[in-house]
Amino acid sequence: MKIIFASGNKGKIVEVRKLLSDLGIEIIALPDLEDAPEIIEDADTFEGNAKIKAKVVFDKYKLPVIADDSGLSVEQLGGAPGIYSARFAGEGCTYEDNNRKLLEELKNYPEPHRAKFICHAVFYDGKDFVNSVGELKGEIVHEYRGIRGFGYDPIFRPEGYDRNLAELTLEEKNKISHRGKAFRGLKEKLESLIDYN
Ligand code: ITT
Repeated sequence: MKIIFASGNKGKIVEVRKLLSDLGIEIIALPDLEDAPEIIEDADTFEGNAKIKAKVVFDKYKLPVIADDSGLSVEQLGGAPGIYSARFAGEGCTYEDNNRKLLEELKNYPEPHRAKFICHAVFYDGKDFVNSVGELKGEIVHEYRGIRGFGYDPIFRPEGYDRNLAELTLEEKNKISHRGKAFRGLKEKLESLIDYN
């Protein structure tokens, strides 16, 4: 059996391949496909955008699809960058641009800068959507630490940790992360639905 993970984000793909490795199914990500469609994420919720990714990819390849829309929500910024996390510093920006902009916006607020990551994962087989959500609470810190992970990981410290997310191994991050929680929840729901033969 094959499933497409409708993401072009290399960091996410590594995490999700590991999270789904025990299913024994072939996972195809968008960079593996030569003619992957362009996806316009214009919904105003994580759920809406995850469903757009899954539907566009299913409609093209007619294979079961998993997608995730995720982001960072910072309390002192009223939940921003939220669904705009990937392009917080503008279209085509780098992770570093986003991190710099976020720290700049937070510099006049007192610490701690409470924040959470959110991941909305969906499975779509052309008929039904299966949904699962995960969150990771923590705070944004001004000291960059670690080289693992991606995105805001170097400046995010999970609650109860004295290391930033980018200092954790893949296994450690998956164990506590928004994506780890969402995908474990999705797997549980799918176990009763998928015929692995
Ligand atoms: P795809 O749509 O192709 O999956 P994307 O990067 O555009 O890739 P999203 O639209 O879901 O994905 O945006 C997620 C952004 O939120 C991501 O680019 C990071 O900036 C941030 N983000 C999400 N999960 C993260 C994580 O685990 N660690 C750090 N940053 C994360």
